[in-house]
Amino acid sequence: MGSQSDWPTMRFCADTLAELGVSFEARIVSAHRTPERMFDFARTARDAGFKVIVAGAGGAAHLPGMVASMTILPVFGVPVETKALGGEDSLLSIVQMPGGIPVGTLAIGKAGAINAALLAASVLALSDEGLAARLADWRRARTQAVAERPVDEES
Ligand code: RP5
Repeated sequence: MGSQSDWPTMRFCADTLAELGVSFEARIVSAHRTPERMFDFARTARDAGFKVIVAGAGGAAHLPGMVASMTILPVFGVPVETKALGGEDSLLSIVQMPGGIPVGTLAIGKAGAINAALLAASVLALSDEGLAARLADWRRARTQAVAERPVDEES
């Protein structure tokens, strides 16, 4: 993620990966404040054994696209909600990549962070039957948790 301030959003991604038993590292890598850290990370990620990168950033959210420009690993971008523009700025900064440099762009905020984890797990599950089973169980549990009828909220 681009900043400590992204962590309240990106921890939903981390928590979902943990629930699925997917090992991960959560790092702060800013395209603007720590560009050399970003270059080093993106250029070495594949050799270091990473399989998928989830990049969350807000505002002028250049991190996912810049990382994608330096690696052939799948990169999923999570637009973080911003105070000034509600995260539409983040979304538009991430989604409109030029042809040839793909970033799989998720929804703004919490839903995007969770779905980035699920997509990353889906990619990894292509070559990991144990993870595929855990992912199927996770999805089944969410389906079973949906009530048939609504209940009144407690006041
Ligand atoms: C982006 O700028 C980060 O991804 C963050 O969403 C946004 C604001 O960062 P802070 O000023 O809160 O550190 O690079």
